[in-house]
Amino acid sequence: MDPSLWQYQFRIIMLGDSTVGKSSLLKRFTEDQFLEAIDETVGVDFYVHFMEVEPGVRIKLQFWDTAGQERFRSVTRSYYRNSVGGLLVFDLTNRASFEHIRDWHAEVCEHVLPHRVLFVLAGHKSDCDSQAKRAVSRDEAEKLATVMGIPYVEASAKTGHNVKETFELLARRIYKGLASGEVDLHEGWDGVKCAAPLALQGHRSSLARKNKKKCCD
Ligand SMILES: Nc1nc2c(ncn2[C@@H]2O[C@H](COP(=O)(O)OP(=O)(O)O)[C@@H](O)[C@H]2O)c(=O)[nH]1
Ligand SMILES: [Mg+2]
Repeated sequence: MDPSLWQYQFRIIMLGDSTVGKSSLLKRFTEDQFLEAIDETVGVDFYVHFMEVEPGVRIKLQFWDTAGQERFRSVTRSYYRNSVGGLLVFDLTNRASFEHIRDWHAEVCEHVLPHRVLFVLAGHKSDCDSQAKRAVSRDEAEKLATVMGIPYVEASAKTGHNVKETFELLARRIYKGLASGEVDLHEGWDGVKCAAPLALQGHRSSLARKNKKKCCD
């Protein structure tokens, strides 16, 4: 298949305090590389990755990697509005970064109203688990994710553990939301681009028929 061909493009924003490893996660996912001394993100960086969510359905994932520092917030805020997905990242060894997750979540939700962004919560640097450096238990993080109504995953850009799974989980969640109509396309919004809107309509109708059938079975 031609690598530049895609049926959908999803824009995803990386969220979380600075140094939690947002850029490292993207570098591992898109280039399979890990750098101990990665450059600090200034403003916003872009990454692209293609994946198949189901046979024949190719998605272009476009990531916006923001700088977490307060002084850059004014830059990143304008990007929330055109995102369909958000990866909320905290560092398992940094308690404060976990405590700020609710602020990041609330800030994005508020700025995208009346639309919504679909999230996954990632507890990052899972390679530090064995070194007794953990400052946030899995149980606690899972509870927070449940309260926010989103999935929770633990990953490490350093070892590559669960990195692919984390991004794929988010992409599949968005695809499901798109097919069910939970995520809608609207004029002037770039969160999702659809190469063939008619095909999406067809997919939604067949899904609706299937669901109706399930209810009546
Ligand atoms: N132990 C460990 N360190 C990591 C991991 N990912 C990133 N780091 C380190 O954390 C620091 C901040 O990473 P960076 O990706 O710049 O964070 P960002 O500010 O959120 O983009 C760097 O020194 C990375 O080498 C990881 O999975 N495990
Ligand atoms: Mg960065």
